[in-house]
This record gives sequence, structure tokens and C-alpha cells, in this order.
Amino acid sequence: MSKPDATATPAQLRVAPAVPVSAALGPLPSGIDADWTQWITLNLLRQASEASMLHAMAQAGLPPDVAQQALHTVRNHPITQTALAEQSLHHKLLSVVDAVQSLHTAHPRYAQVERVTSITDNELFERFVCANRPCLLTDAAARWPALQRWSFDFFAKRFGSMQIQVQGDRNTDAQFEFNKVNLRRQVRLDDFIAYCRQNANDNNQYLTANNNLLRRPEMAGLTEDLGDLPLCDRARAHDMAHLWIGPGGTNTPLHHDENMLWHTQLVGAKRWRLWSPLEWSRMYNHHAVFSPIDVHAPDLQRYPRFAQATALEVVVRPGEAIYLPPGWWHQVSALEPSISVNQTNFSVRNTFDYASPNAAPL
Ligand SMILES: O=C(O)CCC(=O)C(=O)O
Repeated sequence: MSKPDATATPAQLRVAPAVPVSAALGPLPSGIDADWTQWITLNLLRQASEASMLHAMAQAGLPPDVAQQALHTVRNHPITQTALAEQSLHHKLLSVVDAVQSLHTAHPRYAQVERVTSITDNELFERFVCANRPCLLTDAAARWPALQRWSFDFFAKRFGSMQIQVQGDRNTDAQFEFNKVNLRRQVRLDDFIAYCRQNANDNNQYLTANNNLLRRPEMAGLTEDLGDLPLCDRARAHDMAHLWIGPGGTNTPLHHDENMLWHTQLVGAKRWRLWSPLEWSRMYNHHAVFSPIDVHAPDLQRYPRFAQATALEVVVRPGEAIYLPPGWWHQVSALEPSISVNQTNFSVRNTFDYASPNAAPL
């Protein structure tokens, strides 16, 4: 991507404070290292209250005068001032997004996920893809062989001896989805199936989309049991379908995907909670595709704007599929032991340029 030219001169910029740099800076008090400087800058940019910053610094053992002086120095630094000024453009964009979203939520049926039956490609495209709205397709898998055949018994009997990779020990890590690479565990498929059947309310182990199980040679031909979905290119289902298997009680925490997908339920039911990408300013997306908010017990002291976000909620049952447009935030809970498949093999454009910042901590 080409880079723009620099602005002409400092006089034309006019964002830094009109004080001499030496006066604005002052020395950073001892005890304030690069980590603290970054922490203060990040919190200033996130508009954290001064009181909460001073409190956190006191908790970490910094004397109050050191904390005050560090805050003053970092806030008045020309680099911070420039970042804050540039960030005001981001806030302007957010205010436009908020205005559009407040019009969307004023619709009397905004919070409902529309249920549709036998929808054509064109209808899906015009009513949901272009409008960037989710929907629930009630008869999605009605005629799929997978709906009849794919049961816990089927997987245990036919593929039971396979070693598979699941996410395990999720209960030991509050950020289990974020840290999923560390939580990879190998298990026998029949042992995992037995575990799923026995547990009605457990989030400790879950076979999620990252497993690539449907691409394993042992399961060759299995994706032929998946039938058609509107706007989907069935020939690419083998490469772009992902299996999810888990007990009741699994919790996929709040995140968004970078493309659109169908998620079809084959066994058990799941509750989906959805938030539009236009709720951006209320989702606290500080890292990659994740939000730190636990939607079951949101910390509104820390994430107060989430209280104003409007959720859509729907339960997806066997044979039904949810269409999830790109960028929609979602949290998913299994109400029962569950088997489902998601697919991204759309016959229309389904790759978007997403800058995915990784630097900031949760
Ligand atoms: O079913 C789940 O637990 C999560 C599904 C999901 O996040 C997805 O398909 O993108």
C-alpha cells in the first residue's frame, strides 16, 4: 500500500501543545520505566479516568506524587498530544457509526433474528448479505444426509480410535479462547464423545473449528453428507467446512470473524448472542478479533459502554443454520451436547481486508 506524504511543517500541524518541548516533558520520575510509560499512554488513548489510573498505580506500589508527575509528563508529551489529536479523527468516525447504529436499533424488530424458510440465493443476497443482517434458515439441513447420520454414536463407532485435537483444560484459563494454542490436547475420539454425552454443563473440553478434522484422510468423503446452502459453493465444502463437537455448556466467548459464514446445527441446540459491527465503540476490541467482555457477567465498571449495546439472541436447533455476516460479534453457548458445522465457502466475495492489531494487551 502506498504511503501518503508527510504534512508540510510543524506550524501547519498545530496539534502539539504550544509549550517548549523541554517544559512540556520534564523528567520522568524514577520508577517510571518504558512499561509504565506505555501503560499510561495506552490508558490515556483509551480515555481511562485519571482516578482509575492513579488507583492502579497506587495498587502497584507507586507513591502518589510519582504517579501524578508521571501522568502529567506523559500526557503533555508532544507525542501523546499528537496521538490524541489524531485519535480524535477515529472518534469522529465512531460518532458517525454510532449515529447510523442508533437508527438501526430504532427499528421495532431490530433485536430479532429473522427466521426464513427455503430462501433463494437472490433473496439471501438482497435481504441479508447486502443489508449485513443475520438470519436463521429453518430448513437448512432438512434434506442433508448429515442430519440423519451424524450422531455421537456415528462418530464413536466409525472414527472412535482416531486421535483428535481438542481444546482442553479451558477451566484453568480465564482467557481460554485467546490462549487456545496452549490448550491443545490430543484425545481419542470415542473418549471425547463419551465425555460430551456425560456432561450437560461443562466448558472444559471442546472440539472447535481449528481442528481440521474433516480434512483428515480417515474422514474422506464425509463432507458429501453436507447438502446445499444458499449462496454456497458445494464443491468447496470439503476445504471450508469445520466440525464443532462438545458437551452441553460450552461457551465460545465474544469475538467476531473476518468473513461471513453459515453455522448449521446437526445435534443439540445452541444459543447465539449477536452484536452488529456498528456497536464497535461498545465492544472494547483491544486485541485481534476478541472482546474481553464476559457477556454472562459483564464488568460494567471496566467496560461501561457495553451496557448500551443491543444484542440479538436466537436458539439454533438441529436442522437449522444461522447466517452470520462479516464482522458481527457473537457469543455462543451450547444448551445440550452438540454437533455442528460451519462453512465459509460462499459463491460471492467472502474475503475482506481486516487490519487485526495484535499489540495491545487485553
Ligand atoms: O458454536 C460455537 O461454539 C461458536 C461458533 C462460532 O464462533 C463460529 O462459527 O464462528
